[in-house]
Amino acid sequence: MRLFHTPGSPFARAVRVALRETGLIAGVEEVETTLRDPASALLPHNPVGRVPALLLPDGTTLTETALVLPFLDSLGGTYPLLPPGDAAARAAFGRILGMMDGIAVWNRELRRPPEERSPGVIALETARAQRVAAALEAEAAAGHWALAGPPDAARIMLGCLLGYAERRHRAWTWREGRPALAAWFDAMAARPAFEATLPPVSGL
Ligand SMILES: N[C@@H](CCC(=O)N[C@@H](CS)C(=O)NCC(=O)O)C(=O)O
Repeated sequence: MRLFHTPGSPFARAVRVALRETGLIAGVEEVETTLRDPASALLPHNPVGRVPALLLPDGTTLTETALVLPFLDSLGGTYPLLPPGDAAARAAFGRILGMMDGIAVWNRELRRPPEERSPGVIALETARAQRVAAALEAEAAAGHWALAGPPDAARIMLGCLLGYAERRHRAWTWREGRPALAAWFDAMAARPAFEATLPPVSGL
């Protein structure tokens, strides 16, 4: 199998972390690719042109983090990322994916020339991120995100989201007023799978 990724993508990082945590990385070649590039090696496999994209031995290319992570559970890793029938685990994962989508939209606005940015979109996505982060802080303070074993899909995605905020979306001072979430993230970021996939710092 081959996983197309970019080092800065929080979605692709979630798959890369999951492969390491579950021990499946031994059977996967990670291929760094370019995005928004007509010559990208990714495009023949995935015309959508987004990462993560997991190329299977039969030529099938799986995309979308919400589909790729559950698929990994069929490959015989050391533990399930999304235990069968666990609605709470799926609800938590979906919420973090939704939050990540919003932050990606916010980040895209900030990468436009200032005169092309939409203050309305930025305000909407800032409010969304703050709202979910407030809920996460309360939950982290109550111990709901504590690790009882290796991290499931939601915890991996949240670690990647906060890692993205930390290094590629620093316009958001997410740690302010959120000591429980910050402590949770610091512990998660120290795991070898996270250390091995640290995204580069961007200018934002
Ligand atoms: N919904 C997708 C989002 C993936 C995504 O947006 N990936 C970004 C990198 S973070 C990408 O490949 N962007 C390239 C583009 O927009 O052309 C998922 O969950 O996997």
